[in-house]
Amino acid sequence: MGHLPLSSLLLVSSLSAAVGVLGQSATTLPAPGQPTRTGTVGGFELIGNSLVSAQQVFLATPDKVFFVDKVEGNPTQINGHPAWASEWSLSSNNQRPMDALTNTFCAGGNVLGNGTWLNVGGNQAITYGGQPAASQTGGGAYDDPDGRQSLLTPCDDGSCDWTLSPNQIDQRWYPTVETLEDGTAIILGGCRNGGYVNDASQDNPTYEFFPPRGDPILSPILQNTLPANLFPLTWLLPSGNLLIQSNWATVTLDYTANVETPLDDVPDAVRVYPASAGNIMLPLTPANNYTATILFCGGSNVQPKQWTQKSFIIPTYPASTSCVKLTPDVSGSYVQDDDLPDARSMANFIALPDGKVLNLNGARLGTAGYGNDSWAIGHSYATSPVLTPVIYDPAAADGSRWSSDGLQSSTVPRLYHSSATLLPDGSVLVSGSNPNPDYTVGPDVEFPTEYRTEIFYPPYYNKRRPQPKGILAQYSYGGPSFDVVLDSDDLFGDVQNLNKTKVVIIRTGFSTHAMNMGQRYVELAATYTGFAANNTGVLHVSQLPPNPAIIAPGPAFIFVVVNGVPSVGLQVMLGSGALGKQQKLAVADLPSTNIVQSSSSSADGGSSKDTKDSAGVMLRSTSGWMHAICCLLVVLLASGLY
Ligand SMILES: [Cu+2]
Repeated sequence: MGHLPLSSLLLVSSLSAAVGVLGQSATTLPAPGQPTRTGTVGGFELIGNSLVSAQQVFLATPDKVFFVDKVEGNPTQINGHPAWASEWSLSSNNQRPMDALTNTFCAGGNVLGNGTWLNVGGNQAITYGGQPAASQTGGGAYDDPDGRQSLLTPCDDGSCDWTLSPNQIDQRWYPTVETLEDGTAIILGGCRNGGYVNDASQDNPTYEFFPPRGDPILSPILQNTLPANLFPLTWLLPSGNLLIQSNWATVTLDYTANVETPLDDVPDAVRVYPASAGNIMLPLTPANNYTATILFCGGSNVQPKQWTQKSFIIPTYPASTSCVKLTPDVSGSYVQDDDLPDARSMANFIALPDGKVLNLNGARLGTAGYGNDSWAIGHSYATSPVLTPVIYDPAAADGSRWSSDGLQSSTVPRLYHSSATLLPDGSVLVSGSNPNPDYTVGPDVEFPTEYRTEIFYPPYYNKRRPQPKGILAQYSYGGPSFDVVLDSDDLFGDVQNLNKTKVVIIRTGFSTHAMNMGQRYVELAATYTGFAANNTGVLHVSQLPPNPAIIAPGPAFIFVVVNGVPSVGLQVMLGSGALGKQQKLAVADLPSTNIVQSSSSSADGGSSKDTKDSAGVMLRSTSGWMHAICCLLVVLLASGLY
């Protein structure tokens, strides 16, 4: 479809004006178009070689994915030393090296409520082969100051770079970062000097905030779960508590009162690094009343003493197939879920816009980590890569939630230090893997430093995408509803598809170490008015639920999904766009769902009686006259001009 004719632009203006009368003067975004690529549906496509290895990856603007590596001898140079960060433009497929300033080796990250990306923790300054550098303030082979404080305010024009935060945090290697209700971040756990697992001599069993709120606070769960307490799996829950899963233990943390409440131990397997299970909060929806359930799949059944025993020959140790889930605001007990088809350590879970969850990357044998051990595969502590993705459907019946139907295998092993992120067009970027202490490639290296970058195309990818009109640029917590217009093409020519339409907001998260920190999927409440005569419709959509613990403020992507086919996602701002307490507004009632059966006043010649009838139906809805006028304009817009 080409650009809109002038007449329809005028109608868009009329529509906006009508919406404005309803109290929605908020800015709307141009309708998304179609993906620029055609994909190999269910399969992978190599799109190029990254400049640095994708230990950490995140989508920060509609066009830019940012890569962060550890300090190592990547051939790409910046400012006279090897680069360990880069930017990838999705539209041009061009890349540029960036100067990450600090050693981001095994750092954590997340996005703040103002859109700034935080990268904290990581290693101290090093020189070749990962050996400690003489200076912690720069100079040497890599000119890499101690890594605790990089900030990126992303941009889409290629001009931005990493900066140093004025606020240095405590020394943390392998910390977890979660964004809170006010758009600030909590930073949890880690060790001071690194290693495969933690130990008491270097443990940092505390949490702190960014920006700082005082000294770090001791956390009993982190203190009591050595040695596998690195990268503690952490989610802000709708209750406002945090779920923390570390080694075999689980708690909820009230971080305002510093009180931890123990829940059951996780069954079957250790889920945190280095066992590195796939983990994700399942979609929060009106149907589940925005109740959070967290899914953990895979990992390794390793007892605390076993990690450091000489007899623990890591790459021979089978990963787990166990999947369990927990609904911590309701129950402290885990529930068994369908087993993974393949055992996996180091799998990434990616929330797809259609509400399903993609599981990819990882290995059947061994765990995360690497070292100079005689039994290591090169340096890798894992082998037997799992190359076939598998998709989990939370809505499917017990025993049938996993499927690889129609999915093809990748050709690239993705072991330790690989990552993945959803892209705006609903595909998934997959990159990284480097179970080596430094840049290591060559014909004899089984698991080299991996630059090959792929796109995975989910089953919906090549279908014609909905092009919804009326998507807002910014969302409040509660407040007035807004209308989204879908034409006949958007509804695949069937007004009944409105019944299978949803509006979802996804935070794609900061991907590293088999976690996507901050990844979240929230479906907005919605009703609709459909017009059977021309198979068009208007969605009446609520703002965010009036609780920023359901989804923290900051940038996210919005998708309109019709019968399992998502629109191209548009980047939007959740909340105020600034750090601080978010306003919670009263939630406006939505008009009743209704399909107008008669031909109404559309351009295909509905009678005046029909118009009156359909208007009458609309007038009985809660929004009254203005709503009717709005829908009328919408009908004109959707039916006559395409
Ligand atoms: Cu690491």
